[in-house]
Amino acid sequence: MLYKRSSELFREAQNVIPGGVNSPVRAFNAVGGTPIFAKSAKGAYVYDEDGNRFIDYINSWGPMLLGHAFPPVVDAVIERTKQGTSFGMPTALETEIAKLAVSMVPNVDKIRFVNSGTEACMSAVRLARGFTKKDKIIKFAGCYHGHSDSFLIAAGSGAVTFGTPNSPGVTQGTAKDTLLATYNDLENVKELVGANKNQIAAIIIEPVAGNMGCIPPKEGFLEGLRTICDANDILLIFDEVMTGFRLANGGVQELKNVDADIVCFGKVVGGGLPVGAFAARNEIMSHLAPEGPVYQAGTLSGNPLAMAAGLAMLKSIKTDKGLMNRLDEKTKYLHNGIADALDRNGVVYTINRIGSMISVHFAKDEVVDFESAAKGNNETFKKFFHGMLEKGIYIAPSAFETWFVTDALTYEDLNETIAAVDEIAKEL
Ligand code: KE4
Repeated sequence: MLYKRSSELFREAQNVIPGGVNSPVRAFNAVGGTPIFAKSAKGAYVYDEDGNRFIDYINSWGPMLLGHAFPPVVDAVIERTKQGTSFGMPTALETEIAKLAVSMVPNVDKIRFVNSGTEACMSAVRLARGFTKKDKIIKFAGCYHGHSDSFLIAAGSGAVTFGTPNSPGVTQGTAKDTLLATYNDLENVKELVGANKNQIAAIIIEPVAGNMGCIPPKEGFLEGLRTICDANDILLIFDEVMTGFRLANGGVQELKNVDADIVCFGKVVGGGLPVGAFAARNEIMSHLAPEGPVYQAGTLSGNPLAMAAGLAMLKSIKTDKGLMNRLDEKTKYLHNGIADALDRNGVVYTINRIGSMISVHFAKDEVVDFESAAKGNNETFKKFFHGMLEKGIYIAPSAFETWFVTDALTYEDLNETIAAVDEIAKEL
């Protein structure tokens, strides 16, 4: 693969954008080499500035559940643009997508749209603190809820691969109110709650973790959190920025039949445009301005183009009754194919998968939390990543991320991916 043009663009970008990127994980620092500059994308494929085609398993880090340039989304955005791009006034379109989203997600009466997953999670925590009148939160090592100060404590995703899980600039005053728990470890959560009686406003969790690789909850873990929250007047916040509308129409609440108090969304809900959202029952959402005293705002929140894209996505997801099953089947096929290829070549690995989320870890023990995820062989991962890239397969440039399967992938694409793994495995 040639990356001449990407290399030139990267050099130029670094003169005017920190690190040459507008989000650190894109910089390839975790795997080395030059980041690929995208030129266009369609369906399951992304095309770079050098004319290379890649089968895409990043899909803008989750939004492209139905493939790039999904026609209903493209058409909706083009039509909406002709009517003006932003008003700073309420529109009927926002009510339409809000009603559709609320009809798809369990246990919520109202939803507030914002511009990113970070904003959604940040606002959800503020709302929980305002509602409970308590200050502390519990998050889990390796979970990533965006780059708001309260979350950059042992954060996953780019924060861990940049060695800044506790970012400079986050004050001790902020950090003291974020308690850190171990994913899939209920006893640890119970200890933290016991040691901070009547001080904890919320437990925020990725109900299926996707920012330390893909880590599903152990049997009973989410149910146990629900019980702890009910017994201690703590709100349970499901950060479904990654899982929402991807693992089921109703997300993990539906998939695992566990009720959250506040649910955060991003990615899929915007169809690739900047949209985040958070939702809850009336009792909680009535505390949010202008209905209640908890302030939250945004110039471009509910932007008509973003709402048009999101509405087209949610309509397509809701009406396609076979979608989630097709995604499950394709991801299972990919899992089995990759496992066979790695087994044939004697590679030590473990694969985590749930729905259309999958991650390959070069570790011998199962990956159930950040500590076990961190035991993966990163040198092997780097070779694997670049080998796949050379063969036209674009996976996440970090072992602490998840692959996202989209409905646009054909079984030919999956077979091409598996064949690439088989070739590369010989060199690992
Ligand atoms: P954004 O602010 O990046 O839209 O969303 C933050 C966020 C919140 N919660 C979860 C579960 C998330 O996965 C994310 C963002 N995910 C990363 C990928 N692991 C975004 C990629 C990036 O940082 O560029």
